[in-house]
Amino acid sequence: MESFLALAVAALIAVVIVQQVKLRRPEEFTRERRRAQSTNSTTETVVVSPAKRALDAEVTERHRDLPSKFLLGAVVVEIDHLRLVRDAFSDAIGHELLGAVATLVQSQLRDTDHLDLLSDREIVVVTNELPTETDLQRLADRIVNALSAPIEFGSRSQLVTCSIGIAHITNKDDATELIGNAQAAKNVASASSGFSRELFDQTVKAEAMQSLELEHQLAQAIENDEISVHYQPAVATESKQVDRFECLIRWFHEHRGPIRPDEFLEVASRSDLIVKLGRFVLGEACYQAAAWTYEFQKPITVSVNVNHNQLLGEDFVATVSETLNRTGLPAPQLELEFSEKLVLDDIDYSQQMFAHLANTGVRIAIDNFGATAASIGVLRKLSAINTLKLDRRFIENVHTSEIERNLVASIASFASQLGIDVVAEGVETEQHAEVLAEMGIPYLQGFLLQRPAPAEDVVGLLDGSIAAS
Ligand code: G
Ligand code: MN
Repeated sequence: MESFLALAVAALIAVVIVQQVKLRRPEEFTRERRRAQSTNSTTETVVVSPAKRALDAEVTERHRDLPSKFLLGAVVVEIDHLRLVRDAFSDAIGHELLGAVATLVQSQLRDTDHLDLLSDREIVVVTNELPTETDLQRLADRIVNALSAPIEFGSRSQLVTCSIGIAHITNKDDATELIGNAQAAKNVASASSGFSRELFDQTVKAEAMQSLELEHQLAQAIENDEISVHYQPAVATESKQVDRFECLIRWFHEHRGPIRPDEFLEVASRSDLIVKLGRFVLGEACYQAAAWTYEFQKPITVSVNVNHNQLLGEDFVATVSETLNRTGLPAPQLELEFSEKLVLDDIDYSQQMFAHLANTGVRIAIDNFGATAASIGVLRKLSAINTLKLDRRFIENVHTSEIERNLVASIASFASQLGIDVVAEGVETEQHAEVLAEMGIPYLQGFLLQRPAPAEDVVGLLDGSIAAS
């Protein structure tokens, strides 16, 4: 009874505080996102909701009343992977978690501070009671501390990490920049994992400008056919035959030449561009594999890398099914690669996603396997995996280091017992290839065999074998 009372009181407090911070329903954000997308914009910021206007008014008022030499500060707290929680459980549970985090953040504030929601995964604090930058940093410290223990909400308990952006202005600065600056700093922080924080400064400003420019150019690049797909074979070690390719996105910029995929994918991930790019690669890959299968009368498999932001931005499983239908590629000839890091970040979510995908009949690969120490544990939990792609850092020293060799050999034997294919990535030298062949690794992929290249440059491999080419 006592604990029931305690719970009831806690719930009541939560409700009161949540109401106090005007927690909006998740549908509202979804609607805003959709509206933003339907205006063909590449960012989500074109829609100014009533709540955003209220926040702007709050900032303007505080800025107007700000004594000189004092700072008006903003701290943006983004809960990492909150959309994964929403997708894996429900919007309502995601929203409850956001409410619980808001409550904990609120507990670190003074009465005069203002807390609001910025989006369906971001909380913002506006404060003018903290006169120095150090005070703002201390506030960020307290927020991190408050959020470091598992967050209790309803009957659940969830560990979270957050990315925090801090910005401040004086009464001489432009008030309209405060929140945007804190968000830009948060974007820089969210590039590192775990709790991370960043203060808005000139470097962050320059970075934000650059990535905005790149985002703009990327949107045009899709229209201008500057984006293409390159193919790199995973070669059967014994027979040297080729019947599977990894598909890799490439951007050849009109003036800058090739742009590194990790650079532009990071930028694309901030908007629905990532979904557009993902669909483009998936579509190209499936068309190509279907065409080659028909031309060479043998099943050709393509593997496509999946970025975690792609999963968040759309109904990914539906896109996969739709693409297979449209292109006529049999599902088992499409393999989707998920990086080990993505899987480890949220294993329960990955389990569910893989189960849905496995139902469509596609294959699932773990990319960059071995990049972290926790790899083997992952395999125990995930039954839907068809392929492991050994990270190139693993392969690098395989010919000189006995430890690496033993590790690779034991992973390979473990995988083969589970009926999982193994592809060694980053095979760059004859020595690598020899050692891996001796160990019985079934597939080799890397610069030694074939660099990623346009379809017309690799099609010749399908006629014979790598050895003959
Ligand atoms: O993370 P993932 O394995 O999907 O990365 C693929 C990237 O690795 C591509 O950009 C591709 O160009 C690159 N790549 C392919 N083969 C090799 C190789 O043998 N060595 C190195 N260093 N990179 C490679
Ligand atoms: Mn890959």
